[in-house]
Amino acid sequence: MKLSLVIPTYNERKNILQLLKKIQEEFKKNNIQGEIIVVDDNSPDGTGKILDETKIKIKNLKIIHRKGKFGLSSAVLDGWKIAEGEILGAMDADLSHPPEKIKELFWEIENGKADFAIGSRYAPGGEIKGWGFKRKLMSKTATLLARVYTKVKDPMTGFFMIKRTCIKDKKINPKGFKILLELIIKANYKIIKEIPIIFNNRIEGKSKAGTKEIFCYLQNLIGYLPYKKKVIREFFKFAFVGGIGTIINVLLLYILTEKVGVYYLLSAIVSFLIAMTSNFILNKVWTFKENIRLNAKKKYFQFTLVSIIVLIVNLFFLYLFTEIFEIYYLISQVLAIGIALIINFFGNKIWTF
Ligand SMILES: Nc1nc2c(ncn2[C@@H]2O[C@H](COP(=O)(O)OP(=O)(O)OP(=O)(O)O)[C@@H](O)[C@H]2O)c(=O)[nH]1
Ligand SMILES: [Mg+2]
Repeated sequence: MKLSLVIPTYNERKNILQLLKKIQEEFKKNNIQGEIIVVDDNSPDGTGKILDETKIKIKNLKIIHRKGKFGLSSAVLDGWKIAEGEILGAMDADLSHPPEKIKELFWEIENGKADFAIGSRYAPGGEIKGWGFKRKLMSKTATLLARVYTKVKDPMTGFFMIKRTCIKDKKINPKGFKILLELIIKANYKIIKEIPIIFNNRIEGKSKAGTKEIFCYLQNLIGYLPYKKKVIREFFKFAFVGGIGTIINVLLLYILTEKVGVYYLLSAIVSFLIAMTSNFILNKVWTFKENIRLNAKKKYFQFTLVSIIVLIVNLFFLYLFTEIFEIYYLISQVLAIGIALIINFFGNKIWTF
């Protein structure tokens, strides 16, 4: 057995049979030795019963019936526990993911071109069809936040395959909705590839992604920090660079004003710009280890924009703490700098670098 494809189901009565049929066809057409493992969480709509009835007709189909709704990630992991394939995969049941792409993901790994393959909606050529503005915005925001950890364009998709050996002895958290990001962070792989897919919004059935999933996602994001020591290192380097920048800023302000005789507000602007430029260079080369020339102009512009926003945020919190909470203004400024630093770091990490 080469491929074990897990399909988690919760109330997918109207979708699952059609999907199973399509996957079977794909396996046959492309000579893929694969098995399908459906993990159903006692769906009230009777998905489990339908599966039991079709089981005899479809070979290479395994069904796991769980007693309650235990979540998407744990369903995938439970499916993989009984998987026999060397390549483990997952796919949604709602016909959102194109079965025609199974072969592409599979061959990437089977031919040794990658050990992790992702059906990506955000890679060039990929697309999402049928989502409204709110849904798109939510997905984009979640994806943007994940950029703290990965450059993968679509770390939230439910369609992917990975070599079994990559997750050997890895502790994967079964809580939550987004198992792919967890694997990207924790699994042991060399090459990860994104294959563009066109995602079609479900026609039948209801979405299970809700507010609970958003909270769980945010909680998971924070929980990943210890796994990515690099991010913590970058944060301290960024803060250090910020410290150097402040020294440069104050020193220049003094020199330009006192020694050169420039009007102090003008020297403040000049020294701010010079300090910011030196921060940009140091962060690009030292903190985020990038080639200085790589997209330099665009990134400099982004860095500047973040700096200006952060300056406004800083002033806002300074005002808030001092005027509303009646904290001594110097202490307020220390607090405001702390907040500004965090926003500055994540803003640049996510957007600029
Ligand atoms: N076994 C199991 N499957 C689940 C659970 N939650 C969701 N699923 C399945 O996981 C897949 C993805 O869930 P969806 O509700 O489609 O989530 P989504 O793709 O983010 O949202 P929509 O496409 O808008 O519905 C589907 O096949 C669901 O049936 C669960 O708790 N247990
Ligand atoms: Mg879906």
